[in-house]
Amino acid sequence: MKILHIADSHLGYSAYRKATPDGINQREIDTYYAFKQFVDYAVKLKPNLIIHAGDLFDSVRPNNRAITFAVDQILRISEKKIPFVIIAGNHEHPRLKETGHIFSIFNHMDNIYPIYNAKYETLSFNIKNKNVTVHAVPQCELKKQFDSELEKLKPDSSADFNIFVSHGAVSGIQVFSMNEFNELIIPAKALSNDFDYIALGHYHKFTKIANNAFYSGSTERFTYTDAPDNKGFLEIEIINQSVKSNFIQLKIRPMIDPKPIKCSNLKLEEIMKKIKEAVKEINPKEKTFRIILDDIPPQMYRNLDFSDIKKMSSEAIHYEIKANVVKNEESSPSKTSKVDALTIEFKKFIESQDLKEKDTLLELGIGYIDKVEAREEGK
Ligand SMILES: [Mn+2]
Repeated sequence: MKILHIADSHLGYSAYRKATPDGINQREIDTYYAFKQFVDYAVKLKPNLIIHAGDLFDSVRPNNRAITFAVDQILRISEKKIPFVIIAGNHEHPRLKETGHIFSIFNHMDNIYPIYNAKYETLSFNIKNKNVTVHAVPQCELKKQFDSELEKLKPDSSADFNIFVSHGAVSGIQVFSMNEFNELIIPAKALSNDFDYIALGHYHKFTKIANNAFYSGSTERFTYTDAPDNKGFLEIEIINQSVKSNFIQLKIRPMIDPKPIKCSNLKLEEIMKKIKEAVKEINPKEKTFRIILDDIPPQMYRNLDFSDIKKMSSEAIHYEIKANVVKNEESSPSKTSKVDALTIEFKKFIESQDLKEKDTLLELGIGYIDKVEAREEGK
């Protein structure tokens, strides 16, 4: 039996200022391009089953372009009569039920099985005269709700194949966390050997958790943590209870994050020279990149020739110069991860408050911080 396992496509994501000639955010288009490559592969291969393990969309209310794109692509799978199970992740799942769920657009599409009701559901398929049961636990509004749904998880002894799919941070020796306020924890004990395959979503780096359990990773690079990683999806073959996995790499835009430049004991000219060498090495055209300057005195940072760097990087999609300024010197605010820190501070503050609508406030507030961040990074 052949399965394609994909997750975290984040359709509708956008970042930075760079736009296409039609005025559409370039990074948004990039996420579509990655997902289309997957669908091209799927309709050609015609696997027995496709599983999307959550975060198809980047947000609860994706824009019309993202919705239209997703429908068009998923219809291509539907027309090929390939069963496609797709579960809700934390990014597209609304905090409030009355918001309504974007996945309802897939309700009446043949062969498409959206799972988004915040509860454990099973689906049974007859594939090549074998009974295949898919056990799906999607995103829930509350952590305890998710935990109690996971408790109910039970492989179907009458099925020939049992497949488990969920979206969250597996927690055991290591925690596969994305540090998102609404992420859910999947205890390692839920990953039973009684499942023939476990398709996980949420953690963006392709990872083998066990012989039968994988994170396929995201289909695009969204943060500099992703820079060194290949992105793609998994082609899984289950033969006689053993899992054969093949990672299929997608062709996506390079994101370059070279080793930081150590600036201690360097003169301004020497730092500039190192930056220029780094930019040249990166070859900025059509890429996103950042350069980190470690231990740079604040006054030296301010005197860097930014216009020169800008000129050299004019064909980049986006770039940033991050300075880790020397501490105990003249007090100048560090440029490092200011916005990340703000998100964490905001989260801590809201959580410490006695408020009824914490989740809504968090969602709104973090949304605004993200917007400002995107604007600042576009400078
Ligand atoms: Mn997620």
